Amino acid sequence: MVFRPQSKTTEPAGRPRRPDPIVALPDGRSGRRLKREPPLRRFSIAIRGATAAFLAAAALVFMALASSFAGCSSEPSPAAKSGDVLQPGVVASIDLDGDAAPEAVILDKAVHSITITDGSTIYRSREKWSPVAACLGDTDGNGLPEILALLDAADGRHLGMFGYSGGDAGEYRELLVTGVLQPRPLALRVEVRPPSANLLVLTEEAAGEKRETSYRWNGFGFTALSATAP
Ligand SMILES: [Ca+2]
Ligand SMILES: [Ca+2]
Repeated sequence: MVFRPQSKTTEPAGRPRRPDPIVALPDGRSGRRLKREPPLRRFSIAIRGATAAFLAAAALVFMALASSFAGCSSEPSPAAKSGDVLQPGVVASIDLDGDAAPEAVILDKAVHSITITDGSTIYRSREKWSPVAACLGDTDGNGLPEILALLDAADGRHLGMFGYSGGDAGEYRELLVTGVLQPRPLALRVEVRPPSANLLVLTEEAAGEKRETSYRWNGFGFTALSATAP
């Protein structure tokens, strides 16, 4: 009879596990052969990998789309006010017709237009006017802001007013477009002076010199008040 001491390991009794075979590597070293997965399991792993890659790509596309749309629809435009300059391509939100609901105003140099959107009503300035610069203000003192713009055309540079006409035929339209301006205005702004009507200030170029001229509404157009060096 042979005495066998009791095993102190937790290895189950029975046939010992065969070690992974050792294979020779090209450089003479040896290593363990990697265990090959059965074909069906390899296929399942491949499917899961492809699904994960697809979901990751879809998530990236969704995030990109959400980011691109955020600037044009999901984010409300900041409220604009008299005296503000319209930045090309940036929507300004301001109430032009006095119904307490803001309209969307945009100066779009790419398509040469000033566009006012009031719900389903869309006004777009005529193609003959190419807006150079624009700002907001109640220069005619009727309590409603309008859009003042420098407009280039084939014959030269004009000043235009766009806004709500009021009355029974209330609509958005050109309120005024001047003839060709001399001296040529380079820029414009509105100076807010409550409680009186806002002043229109043009930066003009005359005889090679720049100057700023203030204009006040006279009921039909603008009258120059004074000219100063900018
Ligand atoms: Ca409105
Ligand atoms: Ca006005």
